[in-house]
Amino acid sequence: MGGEQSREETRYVSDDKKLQDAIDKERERLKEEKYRREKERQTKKLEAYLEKQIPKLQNYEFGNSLGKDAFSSIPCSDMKVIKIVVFGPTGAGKSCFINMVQHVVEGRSFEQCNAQTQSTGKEGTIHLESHLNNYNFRLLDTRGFFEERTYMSELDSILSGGIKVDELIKRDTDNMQGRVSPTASQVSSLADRVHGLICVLDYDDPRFNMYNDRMKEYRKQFKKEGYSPVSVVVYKSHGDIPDEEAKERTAEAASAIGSPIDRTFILRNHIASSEKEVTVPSKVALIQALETALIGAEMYVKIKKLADTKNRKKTDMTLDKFLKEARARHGWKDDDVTNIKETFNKNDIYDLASLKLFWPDIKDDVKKWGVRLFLGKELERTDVH
Ligand SMILES: Nc1nc2c(ncn2[C@@H]2O[C@H](COP(=O)(O)OP(=O)(O)OP(=O)(O)O)[C@@H](O)[C@H]2O)c(=O)[nH]1
Ligand SMILES: [Mg+2]
Repeated sequence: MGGEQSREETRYVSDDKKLQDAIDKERERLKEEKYRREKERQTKKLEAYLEKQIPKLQNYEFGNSLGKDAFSSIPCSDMKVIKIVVFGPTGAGKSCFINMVQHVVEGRSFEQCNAQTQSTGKEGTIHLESHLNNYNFRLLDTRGFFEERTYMSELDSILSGGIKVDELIKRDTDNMQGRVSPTASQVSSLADRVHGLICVLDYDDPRFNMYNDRMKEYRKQFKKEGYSPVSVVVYKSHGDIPDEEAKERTAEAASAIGSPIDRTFILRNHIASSEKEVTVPSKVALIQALETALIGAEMYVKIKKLADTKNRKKTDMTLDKFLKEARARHGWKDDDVTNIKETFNKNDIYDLASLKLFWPDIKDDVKKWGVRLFLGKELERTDVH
């Protein structure tokens, strides 16, 4: 009798276990199904984004990124083509990035893409190359640097239009024939200057964490000039990279270049990777990097135009006056004002338009949160765009 009961119990227990296993399995299946559907939904959303944004880039006209209103009171008939320089350490993937843009935006096959890369023992970029020449924005490919500290004056010459497209970017250290690249003093008109910057860094670069220190002068210079650089981190490895690691790398790139995290993008170098087909997330990162660089480039033009004496009357509210009025309204103390002024100096902010533009990047330097909050609100009230 006792034996029969225990057999019965065992049967129940084993039935229970089977049932539980089946439930667990079903739960797992539903979870996977939900994940798959969510991923599909995300991909569809990204594809829809690309379908909309790629033609927008192809049809880009100056002013489109900030909206025509942004330039309504600023004469801009001289501005037809936006120039964006792609710079960064040698071998980082600048030329591959440009070729991927050609592939995605111009629809070229990789064989038809013509930024000179380091592939099969070739030297890489040595001339200033202009790409995307059928559009109203161009990407300028530059010669990579080894020692970033000594590279600033060369980059300056490129930014100011001193080095022209197709010219050799000649260095003192070269054994090549040709003149050394001119210096920044040979400045061109605003239309001929460079308006935007994209810095490409290699995900696996062992020097990655050194750039924050080494590129300090660049950051300062960019800010002073009114540039809003974009960073692109490229990796060659196959498969997904861990989220945490990617976050860390993008944060490092952002602080090295002085571009906030929302101006920093990460994507695979599909030309150098075994995964040749450019994935939807890579395309999205690439397009977003371009769009963000164009916004930054238009902001640069706007700052330069506003700073132009002819337009000075539009910025009649000087930084000092703005601060004085805000102080009177909020009763800030001497220390607070000193801290604000130090923040402006440290970040090379000399006029209200630049302050408004760079406020999200610099606001954390204002120590007191209350002062920070109201300074932000005061800025929102100003009509300098
Ligand atoms: N497999 C493969 N790898 C490539 C190819 N082209 C470039 N690479 C690799 O991709 C990496 C980036 O190359 P580039 O885009 O030329 O680098 P870069 O930053 O333009 O280099 P510089 O112009 O010399 O400063 C390097 O490690 C190259 O060896 C290619 O066609 N096939
Ligand atoms: Mg190159």
